Amino acid sequence: MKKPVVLVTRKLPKVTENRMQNLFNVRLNTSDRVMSFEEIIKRSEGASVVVPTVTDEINAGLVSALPSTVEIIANFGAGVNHIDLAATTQRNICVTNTPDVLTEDTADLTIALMLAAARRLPEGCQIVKEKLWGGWAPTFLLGTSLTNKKLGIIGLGKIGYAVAVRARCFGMQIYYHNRKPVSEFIMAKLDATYWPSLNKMLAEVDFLSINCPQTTETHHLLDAERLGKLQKHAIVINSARGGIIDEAELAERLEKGEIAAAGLDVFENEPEINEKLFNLKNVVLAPHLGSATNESRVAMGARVIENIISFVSGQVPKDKIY
Ligand code: 8YV
Repeated sequence: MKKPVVLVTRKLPKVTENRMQNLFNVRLNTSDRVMSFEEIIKRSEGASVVVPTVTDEINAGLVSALPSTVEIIANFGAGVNHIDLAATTQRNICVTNTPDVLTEDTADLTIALMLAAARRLPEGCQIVKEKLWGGWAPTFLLGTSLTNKKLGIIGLGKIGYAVAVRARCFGMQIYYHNRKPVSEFIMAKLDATYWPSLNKMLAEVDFLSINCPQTTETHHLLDAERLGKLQKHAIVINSARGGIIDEAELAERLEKGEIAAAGLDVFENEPEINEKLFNLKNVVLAPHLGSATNESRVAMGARVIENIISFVSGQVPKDKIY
């Protein structure tokens, strides 16, 4: 097999890069700087594979400007909202992603945000680190229990399910909204309640976890009107994609105390974050860490390699999206 020319847009785990160097004629990004539109086009000259990440905006303009040699975009990551799939389909470019391998770690991070927001962990840490803690007190920094609370999950897919399994261990009751209900088996396993109406579910939950992909249909799914349906004590967690929530509206409601707290790992215009959120004590902010473990990132790299090998050997890659 002739080694395919592969452009990788960001620095990947060392083991992934080493394997790629053995298997492919690979162009790595040792500086890890985000490449410009022009750089991606220039550096993919003669390449048949491009390996982007969530930080690359693979829009219609870029897809149409890619050299004709490019046959597959093997994304390092599960979400593909940064890739214009209509444009890749039109150009007959195959797109793959890396599902499954980051499910458990992303669910862990979701629960970490839930606990941190509910138990006011960052606020407490800050007080201790600033040497402002005066000792235990009966009414100091009281948070909210997870036990017996209603968790609404938007998107009970792989990650949503893994979040639900963990949440059950915390004694939470599972509500979910999907386009269609999940199987009876999963419903029974989670003792979950399906809400065909998102609006109705929002009015009932104590915690809300966003776990659906960002698509044209889910962009600003939580707009002003829907955020307004949440109860005052509700805690919102987002480890999916920032654009699913109207960030400015969320910030305003958190500031006014119309929503109790939020735990956010993703933002509408990363790495930009709505200024208001920085000053709010009831918000836990994380820098897109969902899959940020050595294990997940190495497994994601392996999945990218597997998809490329299948494609270049004429098979349909396991994770082909389009
Ligand atoms: C990835 C993610 O790290 O896989 C995803 O969709 O959101 C992250 O966990 C990121 O996408 C890397 O491209």
